[in-house]
Amino acid sequence: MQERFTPTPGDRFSFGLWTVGWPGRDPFGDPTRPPLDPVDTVRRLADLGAYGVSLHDDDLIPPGSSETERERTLSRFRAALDATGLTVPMATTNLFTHPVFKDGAFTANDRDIRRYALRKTLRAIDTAASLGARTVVAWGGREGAESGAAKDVPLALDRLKEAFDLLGEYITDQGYALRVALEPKPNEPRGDLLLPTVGHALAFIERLERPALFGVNPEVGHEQMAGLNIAHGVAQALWADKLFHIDLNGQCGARYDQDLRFGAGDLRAAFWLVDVLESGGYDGPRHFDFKPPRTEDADGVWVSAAACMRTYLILRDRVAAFRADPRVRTALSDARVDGLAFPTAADGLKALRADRTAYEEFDLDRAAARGMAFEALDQLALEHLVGTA
Ligand code: XLS
Ligand code: MN
Ligand code: MN
Repeated sequence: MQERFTPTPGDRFSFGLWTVGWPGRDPFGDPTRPPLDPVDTVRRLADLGAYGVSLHDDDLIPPGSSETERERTLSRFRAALDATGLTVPMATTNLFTHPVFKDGAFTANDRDIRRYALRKTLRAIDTAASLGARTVVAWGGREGAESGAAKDVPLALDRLKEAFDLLGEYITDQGYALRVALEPKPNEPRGDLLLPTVGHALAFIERLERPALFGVNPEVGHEQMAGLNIAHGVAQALWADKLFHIDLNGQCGARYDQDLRFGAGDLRAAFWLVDVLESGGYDGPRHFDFKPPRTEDADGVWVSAAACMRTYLILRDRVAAFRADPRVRTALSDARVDGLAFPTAADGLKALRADRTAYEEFDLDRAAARGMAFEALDQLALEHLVGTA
């Protein structure tokens, strides 16, 4: 019998090559682990029960590779995918590692660098399509600034729009079955980044020529770095039909991008995020963008990866139990949560204005005195989360 919290491909878990493959280089220290061969990563992920692997162009095809080397690498990687049944649901472009991107890519002040960034991204889109990906993630790695006068923000947004309009045109012209997911992040590696939150990205998308092609890829830690509620951000993305992808990980509050394993850091936020993902109609990959801490050796990397999936399944189980608990149903009703489903003025503006009970005769004191009973509801959630319900 399948153990309850053992992942299967049906759970749609995926990992970036750069996540388990992170050798542990940080701003203060050298790598603590040797690089991984992407082919071994594919095998290990499949063994652990994942269904997908994602990648940056450079994670698989080292920059500077010749055309022959590129083809050889791709076909070796494809063979591993075929042998394991793993898929590539998402691919992205590295526009941040090479020194040429020090002032950004699509919004670099230098036009030749912007043109190079676009060409590199077109190439990465070809790779994504050839590997069968359905989503291209665009994280603006260094689109930002450290100082006020260095970046003309309205012009940078013009250039960002120009870039995404061109990429949308390319995807459409090529007939690729791809959509683009913008990944917000408030800061790091730049002092401030453009499109810092889910909300900024959603607003930006509406200014593009092909808004239907674009959605968001929220990352747990990125929203939390901005002090925001990830479940709320994801709920709004779902509400806008824009949740194209998700980067799951852990983060302890507003500090550097920790990329902890999923569930580490703010466990309650993770509980509510799983609740939103499982009930909100999201059917995309449950993708982990985390970094096994550099304290781990090669085995610890896979312990950490397996834990991301196991924690997701545990939380999925706890959320389901919470939602199915009759005491929770009563608590929800006491908290009048379903009251929000009723339109406020379905009778129309005229009837609303004529309704004296809505204003002139409204008993303000009585309405203000009603308790909301949220505490009982929230304690039930906590007890389900910690297993005492
Ligand atoms: C970095 C981002 C990055 C993107 C992919 O903070 O999370 O890993 O997900 O480029
Ligand atoms: Mn991150
Ligand atoms: Mn990410």
